[in-house]
Amino acid sequence: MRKKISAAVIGLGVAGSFVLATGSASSHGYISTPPSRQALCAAGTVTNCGGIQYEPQSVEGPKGFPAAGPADGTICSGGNSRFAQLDDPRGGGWPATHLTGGQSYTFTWKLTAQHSTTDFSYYLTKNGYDPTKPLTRSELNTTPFLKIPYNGAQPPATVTHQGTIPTGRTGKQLIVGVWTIADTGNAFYACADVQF
Ligand SMILES: [Cu+2]
Repeated sequence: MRKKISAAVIGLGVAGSFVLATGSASSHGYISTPPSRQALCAAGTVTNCGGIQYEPQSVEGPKGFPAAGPADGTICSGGNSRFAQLDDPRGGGWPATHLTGGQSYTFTWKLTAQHSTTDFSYYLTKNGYDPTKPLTRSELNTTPFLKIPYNGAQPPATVTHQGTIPTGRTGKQLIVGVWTIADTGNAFYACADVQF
């Protein structure tokens, strides 16, 4: 009898920690500045976005970008078909933040859970990027222009990173921000449309 009770208690403990882990995994983060596609949807600036408007923090996909991670054409949704609206170029019509090459810029993420972090990395498209087509790796400079290692530390709920915007771009381009989590197999993806 005593044995049975302790097994039940252990069982409860395992179930309890599973519920906790699931709870934290539903809370994550997204780029708010410059406004990412999911931020524009959540703000109502862009409509017909589907479910992402209610949970802009949920663009979670496999980590390892750019060698691994979401497939070409699904990068902005983190490979989540339920957020496919984020991959839709809308004819190049996504609102874009004006940037100048060489300027200093402060990026902001809003985190709803402060996961143990490997790094935050920021990528930019190359000239020749076609804003009317879903993003592929061949259109990106796959070396990040800004990479901030955290070595497993937990970032604050509002996390900012200052960097220098690369030079040599013209017209509409796309920034891809990737928040790589240290203790899971996942990362969070956010695409922000910009105009040079
Ligand atoms: Cu999370």
